[in-house]
Amino acid sequence: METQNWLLKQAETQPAHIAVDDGHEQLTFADLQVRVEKLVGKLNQLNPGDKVGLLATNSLMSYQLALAIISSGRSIVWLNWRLADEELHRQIADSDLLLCLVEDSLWRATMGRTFKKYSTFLKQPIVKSSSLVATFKLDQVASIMYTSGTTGKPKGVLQTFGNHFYSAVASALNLGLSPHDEWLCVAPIFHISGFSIIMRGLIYGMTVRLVDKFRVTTIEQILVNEPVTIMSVVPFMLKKLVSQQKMSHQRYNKDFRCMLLGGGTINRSILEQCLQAKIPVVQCYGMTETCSQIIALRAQDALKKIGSVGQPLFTTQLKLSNKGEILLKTPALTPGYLNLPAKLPAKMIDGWYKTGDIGHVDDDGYLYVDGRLDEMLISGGENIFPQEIEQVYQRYPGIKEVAVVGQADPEWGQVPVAFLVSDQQYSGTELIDYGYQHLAHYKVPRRYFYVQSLPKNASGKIRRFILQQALSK
Ligand code: S0N
Ligand code: MG
Ligand code: MG
Repeated sequence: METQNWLLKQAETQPAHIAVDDGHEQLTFADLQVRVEKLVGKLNQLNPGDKVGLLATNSLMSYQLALAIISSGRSIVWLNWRLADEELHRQIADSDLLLCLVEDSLWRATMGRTFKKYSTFLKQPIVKSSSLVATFKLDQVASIMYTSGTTGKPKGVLQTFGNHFYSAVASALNLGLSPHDEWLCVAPIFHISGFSIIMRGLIYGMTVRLVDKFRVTTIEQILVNEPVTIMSVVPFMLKKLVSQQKMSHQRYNKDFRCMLLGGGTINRSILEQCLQAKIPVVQCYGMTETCSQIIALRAQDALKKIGSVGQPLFTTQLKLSNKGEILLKTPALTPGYLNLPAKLPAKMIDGWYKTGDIGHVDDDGYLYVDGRLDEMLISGGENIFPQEIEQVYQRYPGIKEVAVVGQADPEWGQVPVAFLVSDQQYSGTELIDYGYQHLAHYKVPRRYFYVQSLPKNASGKIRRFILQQALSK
């Protein structure tokens, strides 16, 4: 099954509608088609194979390049710019990239030494435009995003055009759609929270307001002064916005109708503060594997079901396993992980996808997420798997054993902390500095506790909840 290329469709049916606005420049769908045709010309000339890496902030050029990659018939491999060099290189090697486009501001001295095909954005004169692919096949991979897991080895989640399409349609059936909608995208476009906004923009013919950095005062000014109607946020962002509003007493523009809140659990008191401040929050639940939200509150239920992530969207089915694990069926579910055919089947049971989250459903069918079955923690919307951090610290001289757990943190939600078995006491910032060389900064443990031994069960598995209990004492 195929659909017309979404950009071409919008350029044909509403050429003068603003597709994207970065606060400096606005591009209509017609402008965008012309720009993207030039970039596709350049890409085709570079002949990069069937996937192209993108290391990019939420800039207008990143947005256009993303569209150029998919409109040239290729898949985007989204790379998180917070990752350390070796983490990036592992993902680049895993996805067999021939070309990785890097935004100037993200260029690193080490690039070029380890991987020959990094290129800055395509600013050189563009000789020849190329026409865009006329259609998108629903089972074709549009994007790939890496997530980690309990093995500590990140794997590429495949997201097809069909996944994006079903996801966008289900969201619209829940939130409704107005021709005046404008969706603020400050969630990173290398995460599905951000990229799904771009895809919804193309499918709905909606303006995307791109913002490249979360500065709370700037975001508040945009919400007050510009015709933004929806914004996607993680708890960290919402907390900052409510505190800011308490100081400024500024009301958002009259058409602002939804803070779509996902990417982690939130304190009920924050939701109550939003209620008082008349900030309309719609909680949702989704993941990279489901191409964003698959469960969400309806705006009209947001008040009476505070704390719930809502009900399954139109195309999603939900049930709980007897352990309370959240199981899903949805056409937005990934067809699998790049080059790992056995991985997705291992996460399925009788056709249901096992999320690894535990939850409960109330009498009215509303889902509440209660925790994780595995050790994953979430810091500021970033998923962190302790195993990945432990593998790095196990290599450090003198460390015999290490266990990482999440500690509650008022700002980030949770932060990683480490328990070490070692004969040595490390001084100053030695361990943090070491972490910074090998891991994205948000993964580096904030605190280090020395212990005689780690608590383990009979089969040698670390009993993390005992460490967690020690933290809360
Ligand atoms: C929260 C953000 C914006 C914080 O970044 P900020 O303020 O820009 O930080 P910096 O100025 O760059 O750095 C300052 C120091 O803070 C450290 N740091 C940065 N981020 C984190 C972090 N997350 N945890 C801990 N520390 C952090 C920096 O390292 C720096 O320190 P030093 O100097 O020591 O390096 C930023 O983290 C952010 O953008 N987070 C959001 C990520 C996100 O979007 N996650 C969602 C992922 N989930 C999904 O995509 C599925 C759910 C979903 O689709 C969804 C989610 C939300 C809403 C809607 C949906 C949907 O379904 O549509
Ligand atoms: Mg505008
Ligand atoms: Mg920064």
